[in-house]
Amino acid sequence: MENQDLLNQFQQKIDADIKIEPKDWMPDKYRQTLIRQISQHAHSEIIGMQPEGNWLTRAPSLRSKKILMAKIQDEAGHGLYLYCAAETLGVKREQFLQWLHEGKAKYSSVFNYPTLSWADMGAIGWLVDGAAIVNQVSLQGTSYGPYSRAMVKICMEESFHQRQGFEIMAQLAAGTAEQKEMAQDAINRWWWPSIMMFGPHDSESAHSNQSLKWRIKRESNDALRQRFIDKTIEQGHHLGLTFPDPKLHLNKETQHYDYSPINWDEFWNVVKGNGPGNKRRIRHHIKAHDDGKWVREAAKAYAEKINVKKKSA
Ligand code: FAQ
Repeated sequence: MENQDLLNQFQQKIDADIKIEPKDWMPDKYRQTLIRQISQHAHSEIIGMQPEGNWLTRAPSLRSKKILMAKIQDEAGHGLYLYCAAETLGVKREQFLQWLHEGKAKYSSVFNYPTLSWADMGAIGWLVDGAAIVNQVSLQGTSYGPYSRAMVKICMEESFHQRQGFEIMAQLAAGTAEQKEMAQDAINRWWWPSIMMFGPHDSESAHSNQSLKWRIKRESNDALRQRFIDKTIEQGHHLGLTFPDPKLHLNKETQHYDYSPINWDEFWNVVKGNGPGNKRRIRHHIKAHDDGKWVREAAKAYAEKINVKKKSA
């Protein structure tokens, strides 16, 4: 079949909301876009464990420690599903990790900020997971089958994470003046990085037009950002806390919250590797990966031994 016919057929399938599966024909650019987005998404889940891991040994109670540990473990699971989904596109896990270590692959900008207090565990769960959910609920409808199915399971777990974060914020907001101040400080530091997670404005987004046409993305960066802002402001009011944006107000005409211009210089600086934590995050990942080499080798040797036994049985 001619390439143009294949392309037309492919687009017809997308328009009819039929999922594309690993063995189906797909344009090379569709494959490359998915390899980039899904692997970056996986890296975000894995690197995203680091800021929270910082507080595991200092959680204020056994209950909060157990919950935080379970949440971080969930993020590891999400990373693994996503690597598996990305591998169905023909790239091996080792290659994804190499691109991450060499700085060729990105991960979400938000994980390059430091976690300075226990309240940051609340702000990450409430705001960062909250933003991730808005994006991922939309991605459940993505056109690539393995990515879409991974999103369904991940979203169920993320909604617990968001509530875990909100619970920490609610406890601190209802606590002593010092605890309330800690919660406020965490919002002040995490609000803008959470807003930036949605990526550049639609007019500046290099990939959006093609990704929307191929239904890799179902909604634009700005549409998702606005949905997150609208729902989160209401929750913040409920906590009795404020947001670090003097221009934030409900626009009576649009019924959406207007907000101040985003500091894109800060965003691109972080994305290019110069944020407060980029180098530390990658250094730590490389060390953990190297330290785990013997575990991977032992697991592989064990699997090979089992296979030999099965064959000779
Ligand atoms: N950080 O043309 P667009 C989580 C890059 S999961 C860094 O708009 P696209 C769970 C973008 O890659 C959070 N880079 O790109 C958790 C591109 O550069 P490239 C992760 C960013 O792909 C919670 C360039 O800018 N979620 O948090 C960012 O169409 C708590 C131009 O941008 C996902 O990854 C950014 N924020 O749209 C875990 C969701 N934004 O690659 C632990 C899946 C943009 O050409 C604890 N991904 N860039 O060199 C997506 O939905 C999309 O990829 C977007 C970007 C919306 C992120």
